[in-house]
Amino acid sequence: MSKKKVVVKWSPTFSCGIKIIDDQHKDLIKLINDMYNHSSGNPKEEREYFSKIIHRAVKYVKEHFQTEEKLMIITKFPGYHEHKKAHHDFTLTVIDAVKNFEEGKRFTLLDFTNFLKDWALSHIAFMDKDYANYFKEIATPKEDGSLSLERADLERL
Ligand code: FEA
Repeated sequence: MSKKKVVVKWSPTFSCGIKIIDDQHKDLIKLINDMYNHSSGNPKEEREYFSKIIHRAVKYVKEHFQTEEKLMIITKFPGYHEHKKAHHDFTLTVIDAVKNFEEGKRFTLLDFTNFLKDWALSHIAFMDKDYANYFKEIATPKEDGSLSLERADLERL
């Protein structure tokens, strides 16, 4: 059996320190690697694979954005609107790509995977990190080093 290739590897530098967000980011990276491993260059195979996973992937990304945005709202993150716009623009690009795919227009799994990879590397590493740094400032550190959002943290905002 051929060895699985890894196009993006989770690294602690991606960590936001918020478990639910980190777990979702890890799942996204897993999905990108899975897509990469299915980019065979064979249009029929790629289409079959993509049509099986894409709706689950879109649903997953929507849920992830909702999780982040909810946290940003309750913690009154000053960069919320800019961050939400980045999510919105990304979602529009994905919807467009899926629409083209469903209309039978030219589709290359490798191009789509590279687009996701570039997005994940830049967005998680920079925009999500901005929020993570803000979160670290307002949340309460626990004994085990993790962060917890207490009522008092929110009342201070
Ligand atoms: Fe602000 Fe998180 O969103 N990572 N992604 N995609």
